[in-house]
Amino acid sequence: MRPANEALVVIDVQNDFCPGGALAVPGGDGIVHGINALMAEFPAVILTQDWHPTGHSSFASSNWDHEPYETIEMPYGHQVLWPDHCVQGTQGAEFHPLLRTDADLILRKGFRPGVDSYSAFFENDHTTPTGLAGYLRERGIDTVTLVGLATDFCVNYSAVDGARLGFRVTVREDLTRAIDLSGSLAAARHAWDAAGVQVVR
Ligand code: VGL
Ligand code: ZN
Repeated sequence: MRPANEALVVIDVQNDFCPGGALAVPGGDGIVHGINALMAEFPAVILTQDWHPTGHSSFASSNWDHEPYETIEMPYGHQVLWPDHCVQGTQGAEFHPLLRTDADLILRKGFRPGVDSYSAFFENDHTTPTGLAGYLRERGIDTVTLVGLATDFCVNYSAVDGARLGFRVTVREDLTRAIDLSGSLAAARHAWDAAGVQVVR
């Protein structure tokens, strides 16, 4: 068992990000068993759940004249437009059926209609906190290991924000899978280097 200052944060291992889902990440379901096994090593396990209202502003279908995977400008910066995914209460928003869900905390994000939330720590405006940093600090946790989906979006933003907030962050890249949209995976790896994120491949 790892020491009490460590947590495992499992990002968005949900049906819509797995093969057959609305925003399927190639091989997304291939990391579930490895993640379950890793959970047993950690004194604290946190799951995040992408949790959008119907008609969320990050959906291409909510933005007239735009197709999925185009980028638009929002008041808070660039935003990729996605197929409708992880809509609250739907099957697609549920965790993968084989994922262990006996976690300490399930943190939902992306529920504000006008702003997306890739990171487990901040919305995409980079200022509205999700509350995760406070939760970890109150439990005396300063070291986090990240796994889950997708490597280059929600795992990436969580890793960089966590490091920026002063947490020691490791990405177990072998237990993530990427969307890889126009160089986003390479960009993520550069961002991790710049932020001092440790990577295990
Ligand atoms: C994610 C795109 C949109 C992710 C969530 O979990 O990486 N990507 N919403
Ligand atoms: Zn989303």
